[in-house]
Amino acid sequence: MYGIILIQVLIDILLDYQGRFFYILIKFDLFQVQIGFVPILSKSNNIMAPKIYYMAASPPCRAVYMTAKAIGLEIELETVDREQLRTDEMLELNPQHTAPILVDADEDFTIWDSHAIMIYFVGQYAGSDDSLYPKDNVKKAAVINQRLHFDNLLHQRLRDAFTPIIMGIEEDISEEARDGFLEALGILEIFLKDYQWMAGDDITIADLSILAFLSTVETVLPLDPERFPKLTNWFGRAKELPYFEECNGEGLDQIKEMLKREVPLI
Ligand SMILES: N[C@@H](CCC(=O)N[C@@H](CS)C(=O)NCC(=O)O)C(=O)O
Repeated sequence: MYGIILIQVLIDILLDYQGRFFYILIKFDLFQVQIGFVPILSKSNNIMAPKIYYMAASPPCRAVYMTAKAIGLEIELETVDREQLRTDEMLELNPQHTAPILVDADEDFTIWDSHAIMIYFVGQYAGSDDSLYPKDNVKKAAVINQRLHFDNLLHQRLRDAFTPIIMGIEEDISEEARDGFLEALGILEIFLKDYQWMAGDDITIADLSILAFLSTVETVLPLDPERFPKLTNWFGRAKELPYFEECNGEGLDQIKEMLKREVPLI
């Protein structure tokens, strides 16, 4: 008699787990209790990957892309060009009209500047492994911040050196731009004097920023290993990162196409 009596109770409980919704399905049978988690498809389909407005040739954009890959964060890349960055819609997001720009719709958060975005990605999405930017270690974070600010100077020197050539105004880099550029590379060499990586013995977002920059420079300007031995060694190791090619290959091809030749710096 009892064999044909089946007591089945289904209890559905809505559970908000880290912003993702699940049903807990508890099923009572006569002899067993089953518990399962069932994602609610309509809700999980609404979870939006953070979007990056992106230009492949841009080193800051590639640095952000590498950071996402390094922490296993899925992002959406939306390619934009300089004109699009100046439309009213885009100026609302970033009045400075630069890429990358992050729109994290699920978090209702928008920010621009690669360095700010990388710090946000690690803080918000890296989980317990925040070695790329250890936010609770003030001194380590300060060293990384210093390198990230220095990265802005690197880009300025890169622009000073190459923009006149790209625009066809100059045939070669001016002496002043050349000296400024070499001085900046010399400071990178000093960062590596006592460390394996740019801000210590662990890889951090400072490495990813500088890697995006240096790989751009390298397309037209091979590093002199005698003048910059530690930087050359660092670059060789950094290029081995498993996501390096995926994040940089397309952009570096575009840069090569833009410059079409090597520019002798030294
Ligand atoms: N410090 C900024 C620099 C961004 C930047 O200058 N991006 C360039 C491309 S590499 C850009 O969008 N330029 C367009 C413009 O200035 O109008 C960052 O790290 O995001």
